[in-house]
Amino acid sequence: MTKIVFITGATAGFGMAIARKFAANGHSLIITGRRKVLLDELAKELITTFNVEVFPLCFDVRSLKAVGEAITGLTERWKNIDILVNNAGLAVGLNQIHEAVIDDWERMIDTNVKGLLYMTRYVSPLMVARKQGHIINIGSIAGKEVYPMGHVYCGSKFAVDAITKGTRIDLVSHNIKVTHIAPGAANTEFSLVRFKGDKNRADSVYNGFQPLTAEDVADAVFYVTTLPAHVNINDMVLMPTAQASAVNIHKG
Ligand code: NDP
Ligand code: 8X3
Repeated sequence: MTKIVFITGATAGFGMAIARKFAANGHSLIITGRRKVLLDELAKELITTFNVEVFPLCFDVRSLKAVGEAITGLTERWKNIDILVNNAGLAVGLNQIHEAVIDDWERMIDTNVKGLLYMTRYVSPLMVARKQGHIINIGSIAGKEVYPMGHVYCGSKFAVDAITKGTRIDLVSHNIKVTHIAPGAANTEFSLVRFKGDKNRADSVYNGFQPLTAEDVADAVFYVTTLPAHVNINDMVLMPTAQASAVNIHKG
């Protein structure tokens, strides 16, 4: 059965791979991100390659107004969202707390925590009304373990873990599945964003071991949506084989 899948942050990394995975399996997609050119390119690629319906929506998840307009502006058919993947997020900066940049904190908390909440607040009533749906929140190993200089990024991902649990409790009586997926190190645009465009520093994070790919994470997201109606994966920690904990990576 064709599902409507809403993916935030589909212009790069996990979100783009998740969009390709669901499109390859024939599903209809709402894809979002702030970079309109990339969003439109992806929509065109998915429609051409997989002959699926794709609705690109360019907005910033940090804006409650933009989120509200994006969701309430959907046609009645597109409002039948079966799966919401709250993926948009980022780390910015890696400093000790007494030297951190306040604006980096604002960006992480506003995107990773408040943006995810805004999306959930607007989409979950549509699922409640239909008595079905699946919300998948992309957390991180950084939401399970705190590492040096990770204070606010880790805090934002611990919040995602807690919010996911709370969402599941509140929506359990409405037949809505809620899943937390917490990946370890994956080579996407993530470190480039964290290090503010310093490619050498970003690449060095992944030297000497095989990190996860965006496709590995997309496979996990897709898998949790394929289980029988009575089965839900609550929480999945997905790591590179070479990574044993947030800070323990075996580099050969
Ligand atoms: P990327 O930087 O490759 O992709 C991030 C995506 O989020 C982009 O599509 C970006 O789109 C979007 N995004 C960022 N800010 C906003 C915003 N304010 N509004 C709308 N969209 C936004 O990173 P990843 O794919 O690696 O990360 C995806 C998620 O996975 C994040 O939540 C991240 O924290 C998490 N994660 C990443 C890991 C990793 O090692 N890579 C490991 C564990 C978790 P645009 O810039 O066009 O807005
Ligand atoms: C991204 C993984 O631990 O490198 O969430 O910050 S980590």
